Amino acid sequence: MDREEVADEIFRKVAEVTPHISSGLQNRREYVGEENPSDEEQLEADVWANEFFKQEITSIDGVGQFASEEEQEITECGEGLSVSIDPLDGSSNIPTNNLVGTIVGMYDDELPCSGRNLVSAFYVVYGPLTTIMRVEDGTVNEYVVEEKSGDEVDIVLASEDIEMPEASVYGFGGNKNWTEDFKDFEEEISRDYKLRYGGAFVGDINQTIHHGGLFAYPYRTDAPQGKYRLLFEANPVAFIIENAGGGSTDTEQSILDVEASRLHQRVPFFAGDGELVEKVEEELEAP
Ligand code: FBP
Repeated sequence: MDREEVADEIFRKVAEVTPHISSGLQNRREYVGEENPSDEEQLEADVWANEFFKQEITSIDGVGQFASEEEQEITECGEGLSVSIDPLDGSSNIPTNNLVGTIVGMYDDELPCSGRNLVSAFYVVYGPLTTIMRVEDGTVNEYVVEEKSGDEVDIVLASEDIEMPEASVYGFGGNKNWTEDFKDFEEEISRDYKLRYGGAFVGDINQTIHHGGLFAYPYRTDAPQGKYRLLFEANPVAFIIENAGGGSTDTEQSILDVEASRLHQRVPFFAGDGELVEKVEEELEAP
């Protein structure tokens, strides 16, 4: 298979198991007393979802590397695309029954590498519907996963060639430790846009892409590089936003141009409306 066919196979395999992941969350809401490579407490669901996706993805011909936010090291599994995954983004939202998701990046180079090597990317949102936002041939399409009898699913194209509309919402994470310049920036933005912040990256960026606006998890006084992992969260989502007509930045450059030196490195993350991203680069400077 060529790399586009491998990317299609990865998308299909993940989509087919989403009903199993979604239904499996209900009995795995406890913390397991372990931490992931980013020193974050792991829910049983984090560990379980990671193992499930790992088995599915590493068995695909044309996948050369499997790297997970939940695992310290890369799994070498042949030749081909390098797959990054955040198996359960926003897992701290599970105990409160809020949105969670899965973020997948497919790189045409060995990890760690720049986001410019992304061949495709998608994120799943487990909500009232299970939806998948995906880059295909430079356009962004949204699918709904519909369960059928047995383990069968229909993957239904819901919106094609999505372009972000005029900005109307914003959402900024990490507010307990914002710097003074970022507090001033947020105060200015809050005057013109509606606040939408749900505590799960996939749910919040999904609002940004549908309603138009700006989403950020910025640098913090206690975390100069912010919270999001470049390879597992920031690159795949920035790739999707930029292919939907938006922009992304770490305050200096597109997220996709940030040099990747460590597998679990973090990056300050801003993405959404192109003019608002330019405003970030003009007014803010990461430490
Ligand atoms: P993980 O749950 O995959 O570690 O993701 C981190 C995350 O939950 C994001 O989904 C979300 O945007 C952010 O952390 C929320 O952070 P905070 O609790 O500091 O607002």
